[in-house]
Parts: sequence; C-alpha cells; structure tokens
Amino acid sequence: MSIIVHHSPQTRSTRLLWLLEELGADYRVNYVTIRRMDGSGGPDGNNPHPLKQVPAIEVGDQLLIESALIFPFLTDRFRIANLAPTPTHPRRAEYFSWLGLYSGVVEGVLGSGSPETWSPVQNEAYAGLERRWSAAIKDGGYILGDFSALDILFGSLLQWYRAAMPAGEPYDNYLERISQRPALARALQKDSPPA
Ligand SMILES: N[C@@H](CCC(=O)N[C@@H](CS)C(=O)NCC(=O)O)C(=O)O
Repeated sequence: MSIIVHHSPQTRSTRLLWLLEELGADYRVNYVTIRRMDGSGGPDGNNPHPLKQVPAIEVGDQLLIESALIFPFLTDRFRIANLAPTPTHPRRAEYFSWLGLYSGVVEGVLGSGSPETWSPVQNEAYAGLERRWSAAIKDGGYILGDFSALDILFGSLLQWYRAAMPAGEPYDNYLERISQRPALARALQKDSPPA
C-alpha cells in the first residue's frame, strides 16, 4: 500500500507523521506550503487537499482529509500495530466517541475563537471533554487505558497549546509520558524538508 502524506512543518500534519511512525508504515512526505496565521505562506499547487490545508493523505488512488477520519482509516489498515480497538472490540464505540469529540469539540470549539468568546454551550462542551480526559489519564494511564492513536490526536493539542487544558496534574505528567515516545522523535526528524 503506497501512502503519501501532504504535510507542512509544525502543523496538524506533524502528528500524522507521528502516527505513521508508531504504525510502522511505509510512507512518503510531500512538503507543501499553507496559509499561516502570521500571514506567511500560501496555498500550494502541489497540495491535493480541496481546501489547501494539511493533513491530507493519498492511499493508492484515494484522497482522504480531516485528522479525525484519517486516524481511524490508518489504524484499521495497520491493525497489527494495535493502536486502536478493532471493529469488534468492546471499546470500539468509545474510540469513535473520542474521535467525534475531537472533531466536534476540539476543532469546533477551540477553532472558533478564544475562550472569552465561547458561548455557554461551547464552554460546557469543552468542560465536559476536559472532565472525561482528566479522569482517563489521572493515574498514569492513557485515554483508552493503554496508549492509542487517541493520545497522539489529543496529546498533540497539549504539545502545541498547553494552555488549552488546566495547569498542573494530570496533564503535565501525561504530556511528559507521550513526549518520550521514540516514534515522535522519528517524526520530528521528518517534520521539515531535508536541507
Ligand atoms: N479539521 C482539519 C483542520 C486542518 C487545518 O486547519 N490545518 C491547518 C494547519 S494546522 C491548515 O492547513 N491551515 C491552512 C489553511 O486553512 O489555509 C483537520 O483536523 O485535519
């Protein structure tokens, strides 16, 4: 299976490199430019993403976008790596619920402005996510018990934006645990194009 990752350094596609390294996948990186928050960069003609964003992946002749869907697509393809519940596993529904929370709450709320601008409904959605996440990781665990693809998807949020979650325990320890993964170090070596 040939996989191409359309990627730009220090973005949401960096964690996809991390996932692919954890999965032991064989993949090629297509480095593209994107519009950056600071006004630099710009859409890249070599990026097949319809919105000129990253990440996007090509698997054979299929193009897939949106992190919350790329993750399960790949964990299903690479089941052997055991980074997510299989389709008949009793925690499969929990896995999908977290993926939905990522796309609906994390992207939907965090991406819609600063906390001061959130509506009461958005505040409650975010607080609910925080309660669930902190309960899962408080005793040295991970979101689904053992380390899984969800810890890459959600954990990368803390790596970019630690202030998104409350200060102190349990998030600091969790961040330290996930940051020590050798696959993350390998991914970071590929984050920027070779000089
Ligand atoms: N919901 C998408 C968001 C993708 C996204 O916003 N990517 C940013 C980089 S972190 C981007 O490409 N920005 C450039 C743009 O929107 O033009 C996902 O989670 O994959």
